[in-house]
Amino acid sequence: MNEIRPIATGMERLEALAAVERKLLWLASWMIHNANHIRPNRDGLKVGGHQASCASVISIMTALYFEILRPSDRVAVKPHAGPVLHAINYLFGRQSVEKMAGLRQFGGAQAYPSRSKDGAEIDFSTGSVGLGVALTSFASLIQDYVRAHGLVDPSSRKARHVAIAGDAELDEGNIYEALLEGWKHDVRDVWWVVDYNRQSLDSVMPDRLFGRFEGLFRDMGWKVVSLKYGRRLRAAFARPGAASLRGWVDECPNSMYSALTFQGGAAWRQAILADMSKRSGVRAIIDPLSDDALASLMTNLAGHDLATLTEAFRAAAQSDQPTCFLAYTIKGMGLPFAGHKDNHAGMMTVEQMDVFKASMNVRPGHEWDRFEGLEQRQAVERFVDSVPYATSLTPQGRRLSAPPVAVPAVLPQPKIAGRKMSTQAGYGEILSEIGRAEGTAKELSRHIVTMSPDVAVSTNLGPWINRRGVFDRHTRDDVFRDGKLASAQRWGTNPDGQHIELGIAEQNLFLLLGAAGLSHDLLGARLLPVGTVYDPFVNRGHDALFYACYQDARFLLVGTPSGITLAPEGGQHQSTNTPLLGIVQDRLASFEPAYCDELAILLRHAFDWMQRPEGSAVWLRLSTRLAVQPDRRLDAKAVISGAHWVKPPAQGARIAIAYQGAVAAEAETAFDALLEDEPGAGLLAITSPDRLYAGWREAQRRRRGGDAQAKAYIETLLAPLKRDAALVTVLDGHPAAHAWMGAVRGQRVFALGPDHFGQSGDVTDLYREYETDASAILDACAEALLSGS
Ligand SMILES: Cc1ncc(C[n+]2csc(CCOP(=O)(O)OP(=O)(O)O)c2C)c(N)n1
Ligand SMILES: [Mg+2]
Repeated sequence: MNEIRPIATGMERLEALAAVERKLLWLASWMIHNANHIRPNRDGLKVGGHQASCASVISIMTALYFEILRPSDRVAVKPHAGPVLHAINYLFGRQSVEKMAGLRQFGGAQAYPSRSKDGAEIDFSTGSVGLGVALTSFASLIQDYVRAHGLVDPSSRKARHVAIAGDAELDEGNIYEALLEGWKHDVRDVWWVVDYNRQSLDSVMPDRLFGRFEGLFRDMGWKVVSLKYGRRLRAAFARPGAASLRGWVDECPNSMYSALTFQGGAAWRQAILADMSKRSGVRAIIDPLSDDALASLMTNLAGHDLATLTEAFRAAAQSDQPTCFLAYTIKGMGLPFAGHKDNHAGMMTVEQMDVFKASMNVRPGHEWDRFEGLEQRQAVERFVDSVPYATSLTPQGRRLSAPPVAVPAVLPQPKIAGRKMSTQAGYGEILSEIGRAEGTAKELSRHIVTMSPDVAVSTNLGPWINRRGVFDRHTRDDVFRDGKLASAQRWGTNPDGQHIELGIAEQNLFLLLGAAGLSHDLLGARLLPVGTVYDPFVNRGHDALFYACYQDARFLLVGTPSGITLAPEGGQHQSTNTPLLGIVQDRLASFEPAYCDELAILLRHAFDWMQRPEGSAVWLRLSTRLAVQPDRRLDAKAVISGAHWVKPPAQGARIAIAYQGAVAAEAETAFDALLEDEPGAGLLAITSPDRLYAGWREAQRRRRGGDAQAKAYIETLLAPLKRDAALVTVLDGHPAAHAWMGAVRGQRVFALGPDHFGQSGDVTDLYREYETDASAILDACAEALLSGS
């Protein structure tokens, strides 16, 4: 349980919070105004920003950051409240005026909170709505994991994971997938505070939706705290004869409530009297009030009432039950467009800002001063300095760190050469060997955590799981095993287990990989997360994968099986676009080995690369296709760099065949035939078009920057070939993954690979149909040689 200390203030706590609230509203609004109206605009494009979304959540964020949160807590802030977060950090002395004045500018504060670009104060990036919210639940699960495994000091305070969410974020399906998974893992200490302004981007939300949310959350084991009315409204409703006023507000449709809020006191009066002019109890409340006072009373929602908010948060902090706060708010509260349905991208005009500035007592030229215009500013400063959250976690900010785990020079592995096996099976066997936790792999095996959305066994994780166990905070027996019912798999769970089993929801896999892949930064515990998924279903979770990479999470993704090689499994099981995703995805190094010796090199590289500051997450695309494993010595550096010559071409050769992954055998057969006519031809094994392409781009950049000697690996590889030589390339994936290679040295590429998918068949039929068999490769070679000089 997390205890909440009272704050020593020197001024009334609520007064101090109210002063901060006012300052945050000013700073967030000004930051956006400055970006749009004050700063020179070179291209005439709208800069944008969300003053209304910020205003809506300011009281909630004030209560949390300035009273409730502790330094070790981790928070995902709804994307369009980024300026509020920047302003909070500014008050804590951890954000600069330059960055805020540069909001949405190159090098300035980011439009949406970003871990990788805004620096060490941001716990979670947000932007694609729903994902940041769900991530908090997975981050909490990872906290449970590292604590259970003794990877952090068990006496350290347990962090609470908090999402400050927009209500429309609850429309995203991934929220409910995450809730289900969180329930299964009995996740604790998670709060989702919903800024319930009943407005999204386009419009006002359907009425009575809140009833649905309450039910959904409760069904998943959450506590739901509905924070509807502020103290003044509650006091008014409690007056004699005023129950009908409460009933009227309760029944007021969302759109009407919003419209009245926008219109102000006179409109409120007219609407109330139209329905209740004869109710003396109601009239006794509203008649004495001026229009402004009536408007203020009617918009006194709990989400803007600091006392109600802090009280509710403090009460909830007594328990570790996951809690959803539905905090009723008004979008644009305190600003001229409060409540207007079109206010999402609305902004104060210059004239409105002048009025607002005057009302905030901000003198021209002092807009960025930290406590400008506040009464008792020294007391407020003292208060801000005394806030528990203001203590930075580390001198550098909120980032923790963990030393890298040593990776043995060669991973333990079974004998592979000469056996007929697939890369997927090889992956399972190598991981299983690591799982023995012997010798140099002992430490490595301790830090690996595997996870899979219901495809652990079918992606060959089984032997590893049998060795290392399935993780759960609660020990659960394996009924089949205990009943001596034959099964190859142990599914009992315990807190020492090192595999986290998820239901079939690929977004959850990527969110969990994202959370685990940030564990060194967030928890100070190094994890080497490995997630397996059927390669085609990477598409299903792609936004969450993108999100994990965007945050620079470090993990290994194993996509297997892949491509049309799945053959009889037609339909959406055949991934053809994933090699292209691997090329374009930032902060993700993608590889596809054809043989297990390459795989062993790449797997080792992945564990090393994901821990390096300059490294990234890694994606291995594997296959279930059987192949006789060669006995050879490989140049590990070449494999990691993206390709190696199986047979180097003769100097000035007219042609080479380049293959990637499962189609190796077809390429080899075709190559043997080609050699009869073209003895100088080369055979290139491509292990990563992604790395080759990245290296080529980098060399071009360096040359343009004046480094004339810069040379890309792919340039060196292709150098022996004739200038207009032909490259016949083939992979079980979209041929565009290789097509660019022709531009490296002006050579002619004939790229093969399926550009359609979804047909059932056997490999022979499908490779013929989609032109990846040996005869298609030879046809392409013939075409290339005939059309060449
Ligand atoms: C996945 C995704 N879809 C669409 C958007 C564009 N978008 C940004 S904010 C928003 C509406 C958000 O409404 P809500 O969450 O209620 O926030 P608030 O009312 O507080 O602004 C939308 C659709 C987005 N950021 N992410
Ligand atoms: Mg909203």
